[in-house]
Amino acid sequence: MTESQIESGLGRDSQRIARGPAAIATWNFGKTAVETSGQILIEGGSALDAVEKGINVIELDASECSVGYGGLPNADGIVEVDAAIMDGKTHDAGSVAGLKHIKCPISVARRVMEASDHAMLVGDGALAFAITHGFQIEHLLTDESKAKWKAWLEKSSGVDLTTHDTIGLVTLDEQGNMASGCSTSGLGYKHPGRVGDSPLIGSGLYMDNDVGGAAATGLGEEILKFCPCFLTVEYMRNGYSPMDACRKTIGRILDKKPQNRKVSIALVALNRRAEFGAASTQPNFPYAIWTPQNSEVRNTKGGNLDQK
Ligand code: SD4
Repeated sequence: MTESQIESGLGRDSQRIARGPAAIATWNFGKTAVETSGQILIEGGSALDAVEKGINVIELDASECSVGYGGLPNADGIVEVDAAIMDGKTHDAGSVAGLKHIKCPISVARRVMEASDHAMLVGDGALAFAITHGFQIEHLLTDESKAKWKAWLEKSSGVDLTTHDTIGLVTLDEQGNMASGCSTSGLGYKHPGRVGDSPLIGSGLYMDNDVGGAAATGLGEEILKFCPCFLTVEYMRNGYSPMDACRKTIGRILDKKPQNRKVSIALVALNRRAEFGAASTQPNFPYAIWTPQNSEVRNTKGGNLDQK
């Protein structure tokens, strides 16, 4: 038994307690992601495959303007995407940031984790790595996202703080292994080279097989100052349920910077007992859960304060 299993009290009964499979994801589009993951999990697939494939579906959906293909571009009209993945079984992680021309950045992040000596690649180096590993160069801008960008240019109204929705996904498989991942095109019309929380391990996502995992969504500029996914996993390690762990993390963020009440920061979490949690600085944050019995979109209702 590892030290952290002893601390969390999970190790002693870990085989008995593990109650997978299960999946949780951010936002309404998370339902499609968790259902895709669920199909893989129910067939005995790995938590890692479930995360990658669940996220791929959202990345490839041109109608989602905040992730992958069809995501809003930066101020120069170029789509730059960020993604990360973490494997609870090995405690390995891979991420990419400021990646252009690749529709499925989560798959490149997984390749970084599994086929390179590195944990994070950015910009042109990440693109070169992706090409070497067989990923196709593609146009990520759709007619719709291009039209939005042109309208934004005409108004020249600065970064759009409302157009950002990361897909964050956490899974537990039948073997009791867990994985987490996230993928985003970041803030709409961001400064070229801007990177948020999503590709940063501990900020955009975190995973520890002994305990559970978390993923974040919202304003990366604030999220990355709090390492909230690492903190949420540590709260769970210390005995908090995923729900209470998410609420405590959001509470910590708001205690430190009350002005963050005005911005969107939200978390989802799943532990190895297949218990779910979510919390947000704003009311009505939707998230999706999947178990073999059920998949549905839930809502944090009143936001963090009203949940206490
Ligand atoms: C970012 N956190 O790049 C991401 C965007 C996001 O909900 O999650 N939006 O800042």
